[in-house]
Formats: sequence, C-alpha cells, structure tokens
Amino acid sequence: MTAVLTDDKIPNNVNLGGDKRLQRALEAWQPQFIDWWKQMGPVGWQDRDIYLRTAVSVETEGWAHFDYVKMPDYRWGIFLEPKQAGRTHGFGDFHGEPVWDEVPGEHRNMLRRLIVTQGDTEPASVEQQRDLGATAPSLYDLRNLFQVNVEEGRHLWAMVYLLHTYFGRDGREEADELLRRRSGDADKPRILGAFNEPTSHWLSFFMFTMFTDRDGKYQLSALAESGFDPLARTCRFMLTEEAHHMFVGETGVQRVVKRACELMKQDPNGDPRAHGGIDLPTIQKYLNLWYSLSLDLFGGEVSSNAADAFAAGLKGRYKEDRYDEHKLVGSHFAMDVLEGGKVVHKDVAMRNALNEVLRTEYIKDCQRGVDRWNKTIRDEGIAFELRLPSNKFHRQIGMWADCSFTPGGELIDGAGFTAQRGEWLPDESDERYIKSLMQPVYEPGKMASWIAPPNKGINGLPNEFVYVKP
Ligand code: BYC
Repeated sequence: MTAVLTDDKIPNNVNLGGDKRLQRALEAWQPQFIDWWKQMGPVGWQDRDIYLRTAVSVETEGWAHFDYVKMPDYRWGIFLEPKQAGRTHGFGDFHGEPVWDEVPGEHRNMLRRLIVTQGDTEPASVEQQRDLGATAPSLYDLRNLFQVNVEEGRHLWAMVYLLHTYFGRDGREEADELLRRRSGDADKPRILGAFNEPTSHWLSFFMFTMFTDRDGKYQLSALAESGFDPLARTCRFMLTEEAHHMFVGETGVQRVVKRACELMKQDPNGDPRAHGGIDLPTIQKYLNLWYSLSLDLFGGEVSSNAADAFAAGLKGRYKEDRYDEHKLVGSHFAMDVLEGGKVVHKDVAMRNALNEVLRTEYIKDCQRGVDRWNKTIRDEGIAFELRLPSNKFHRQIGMWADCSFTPGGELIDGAGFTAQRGEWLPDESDERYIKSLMQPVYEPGKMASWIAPPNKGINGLPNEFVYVKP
C-alpha cells in the first residue's frame, strides 16, 4: 500500500498492477465508464480546460492537485486509506474481533446490496446535473459543478473497485448495471428516490448538494465504520472529497439568501423578484422539498435491514467511537412512531432504530447549516427565518409516508395537504420563475442577478480567475 498514486492507466494506491486479472477487468470497465460519461455526463464543456482538483495521494496534507484539465482526461482513480494494523470490529456481534479483509460468506448479499446502493447514487447525481452547465450563474459556480461531477465519477470507481475485487462475477455484473440504470428513467430508474428527481436548475442543485450530499456524508461515515475493512478504507477517503460538495451547497444557498436580502432592501415593496432575485419564501419551499427527499434516503424509521447490517458489523453509527456501548443488545431509542393512526413517543429496540439514529444526527447537522443562513438574513437586517420542516413532512419512505403532515409536524388529512401544498412546496409557477432566471453568466468575476459573489475563490484564487477557459 502506497500513499501516492501510481501512474498506471488507472491511477491507484492498491497495487493494481500486482493483480493482473483485476487490472484487466477494470481496464475493460474503464471504456464503458468513459462512454457513459460522454453520453450521460455534463452536456457540453467536455473539450474545455477546467480548473479542477485531482486527488493525487491519500496523505491528509497535500492530497489534491489543482490544475486545468479537460473532463474526459480527469484521472479517475482508486484510493483506499492505508490499512490500520490490528484494526478490530468497532460494533455489532463481532465487536472486538479482527476486521475482515475478505467478504464474509454469510453476509455477502447484504454487503453487496449496500455497496451497490451507495455506488448507484454517484452516477445518478451526475445524470441529474448534466444540463446545468448551460445556465451557470458564474464561472466559479460552473467549475464547482464540474468538480462535484468528476468526484462523483471517482466515487463510482471506488464502489466498482470493491465489486470487481471482492464479488467475482456477480460483482462485475452489478458494476455493469451501475452504468445501465438512468436517473428518472421509468424502466430502469436509479435505486433511491431522491436520485430520480429532476435537478433542473441551480437552486435545486445547491439544495441537493446541501441536503442530499449531506446524506452521503452520514451514510459514508456509517460505512466507514464497517468491519469489512476495504469498504471502511474506501469510504474514509471518499469523505475527504465530499466536504467540498456540501460547501458548494451550503454557501450556494447562503449566497442566494444574501442576494434576496440585498434586493429586498432595494425594492420599495421589499420584493426581490422585482430585481431578478429569488424571494425567501420560495427558497423555503425548495428547502422543504430537498430536505424531505433527503430524509427519505435514511430508509424506514424501524428497520430490520439496519439491525441486520449493524449486527453483522457492516454498517455502524456516525462516529461510532463517540459511544460507550457498541453491541446495542437490550438498549432502546426514544422516538416518534405511528400507532393506530396517532403519533406516539416510545422506546424502540436500538438496533431496529438505527436508521432513525443516523437521521437524527443528520438533522442536527442540517440545522447548523440553516442557522448559518439565518445569521446571514439577520446580518442583512431582514426579519425572516428559514426553518427545517418536521421530519414527518412530505415523506415517501418509512412510517410517515402513508399520512400527511404540515411542515410544523401536525397530522392532517390528505385533502388538507393537497389544499396547502403550493404554500409548502414549489409548484409549476415557482419552477417557471426560477428557470426564467437561469441565464448563463460566463464573464470572469461576474455573477447572475439572483446570487451574491462568493467570499473567496477556489484554492486561494480571486473570484475573477478564469476557472473555465473559453
Ligand atoms: N428510496 O429497511 P428499509 C450519496 C428501500 S447518498 C427507494 O426501510 P434500509 C450521494 C430499501 O432499499 C448516500 N427505496 O431501509 C449523495 C429496501 O428495499 P428492499 C447513499 C428505498 O434498507 C449525493 C426497502 O426500502 N448511500 O452518497 O435500512 C450525490 C426497505 O428498507 C429508500 C447509501 O444509501 C429510498 N429513499 O435503508 C452523490 C448507503 N429507502 O431491499 C452521492 C447504502 C429505503 O427491501 N444504503 N428503500 O428491496 C443503505 O444503507 C440502505 O440501503 C438505505 C436504506 C439507508 C438506503
């Protein structure tokens, strides 16, 4: 294991050259990936020089290199964090036993399902965002979009490496399927709900990278605890790249919010729409939409799948080492459940509640981001507060999916929800308005009317740097 990538056809730090069969299999998959990228990746821009970050090592310091690169030439590679000698299972039934370097036979299917589900989200998000390059609000944002896209492509490589290396023929078939499913396709959709939703403009892109990529942070953190060591080591390195994606989302929305406030102050009626901005109530609707879609990604509130994955040592909790108890036999989690058509607060066996435990950590993290947006609004002197809706609002997965709730968490009937839906979630007129604002701005340093400039550029460069060459 080396920290620095080799210069092979497929950059890697896993000594791919030492396993000729695997190398050949991945070299056969590579052109399929490039075909998929050309067919389903960003529309246009493929022959442009883009100022991108490429991972060149897994050292904490200096792991990334910034330079101009054309997207199809991006060095998609395979990185695993170095192996920790003597690492043991951190949770579940095998707690304290040495971690596995091979797939445990009795948990093979469950492990493959987790890896495939994780892998499926990566190309899905690239597909969802493929048209956004036509309407970027600045070159800075255009470059950030492509950075996110190429790294999601690399995260797909990470999961495909695991499938090819550890799952034989069915792993290779699953890797091929990852390139065959298509986001939003009626016949061959992506696996998880949110990854089939259209991300048709930049407000949705920023909400997606704020809320959906943050699900990625929590899911990857839970998999980074895995007792299947290659998965843990892969996910740890993916988390290094993921932080920038959430930065793009959180600061993207923050800049839209700031611009809304500035324009409100300029307008006699306090209406940012009069000056080509996005009003705060509309921003709240998109927040409600993407947050609720992302909550679904944690699965059912009470889940035997989650219990099984924990027991088997495959998927842990967020930062498992913060906890004292790692077997969770006989412990409970107090949470809301639906009983006889009513919401009741009660204890649920901890292992079965683990999706909700992870979702609860995620919600706290989202709240910290929303607090920062509200500080921007306060600093601008505007009286308005953005809010996370209830975790029961607009759910399509789990126990709240069959009922209707207000954003405040009040149980209402379906007709009541339908009547007020347009106040809570974007409707066609909101979509039309937001899309009407999406005019590209490609002059260095310039911004679209609806978004404030970033506080600073990428890699210490100024905002007016030419992030994408003409
Ligand atoms: N949509 O026991 P249940 C990221 C299915 S994002 C559709 O309630 P479980 C990224 C479930 O598959 C992170 N179906 O839940 C972000 C199961 O189906 P089967 C991605 C859903 O299994 C941005 C059934 O419902 N990583 O990295 O405990 C850009 C009952 O399931 C959904 C992972 O998700 C849904 N939302 O938990 C790029 C980690 N939710 O098997 C990338 C790996 C549930 O009965 N995946 N179902 O047919 C997992 O850990 C689990 O599969 C889940 C579901 C947390 C997703």
